[in-house]
Amino acid sequence: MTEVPDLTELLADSPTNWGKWGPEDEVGSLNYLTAEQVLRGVSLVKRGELFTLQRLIGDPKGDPVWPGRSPATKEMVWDESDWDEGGEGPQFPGGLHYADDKLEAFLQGSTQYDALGHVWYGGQIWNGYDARTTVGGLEKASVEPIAQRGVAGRAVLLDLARWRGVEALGPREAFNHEDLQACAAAQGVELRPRDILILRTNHLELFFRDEEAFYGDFGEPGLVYSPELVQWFADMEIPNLVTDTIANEVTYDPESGAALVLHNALMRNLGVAFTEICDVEKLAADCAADGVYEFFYVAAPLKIHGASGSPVNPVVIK
Ligand code: UVW
Repeated sequence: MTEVPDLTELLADSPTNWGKWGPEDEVGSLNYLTAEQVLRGVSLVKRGELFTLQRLIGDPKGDPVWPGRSPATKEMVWDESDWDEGGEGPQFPGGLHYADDKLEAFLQGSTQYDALGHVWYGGQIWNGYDARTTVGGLEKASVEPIAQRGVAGRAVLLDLARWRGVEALGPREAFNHEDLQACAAAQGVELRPRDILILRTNHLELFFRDEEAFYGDFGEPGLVYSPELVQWFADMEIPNLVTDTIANEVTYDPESGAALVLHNALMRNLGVAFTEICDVEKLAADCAADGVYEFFYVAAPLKIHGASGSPVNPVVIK
């Protein structure tokens, strides 16, 4: 059996954007989304129609999560039963009753933005910060600066499943930047520098159909690492990669066997923001119906101090 190379070795010559936006930068390629890019996105709003891309938290059909994480659990703290005879509901003048509940959740356990400091190798995270800055909470490149900044611009949906003529891509099905370009051409949309890319595989359909099969043969479809693909992302100045899978890329690189190579080549090295576990089904159906695959995208994760990620409900406006 061939040995899996260390990411330090595999990505030794991979481009980085470290230092490009100064030694204190924590939002990476989102810097590409200048006011001009925001207005470029706004100019695509034609019908005033909104699409929200977050998956339901606490879905009765289940919440897909990365193996080893557990879905969020929501618990009622107060509800009407607490004011029943002998109940402990707090008493307020005037007879106020109310519902309160709480959520225990992995911050990467639902539709989410990853912080740029979420993954690393070789002891350094985005921009060269020491990986020890993650101990006890991310001091650098947490999700907080992304949340403070917000994300908006022109986005393009690339419907890989429809383009390949299937309902959903299967485990480990790979595609690359040339496929993205071919898919865009088939959809009649131009990919431009600084576009936010939204990729549809519909792979999570398998989770909802057969959860045991989904985890039994876990290996997501998605973009696959190559030096050319990474260079294409760098040249195109892609700020944000948004997908409907749990981890935005083929889980294990079929060539080297290494796990989540693009998390490192794109997020850690180029500073590309990752948005994962999105539900793009309604948006994709609408794009197929009207033939318009470009639109305004806006999102802001929650402002959580020192967090490695945060839930988000991105909004697309056509
Ligand atoms: C891991 O980091 C394992 O995955 P994700 O980016 O989906 O949170």
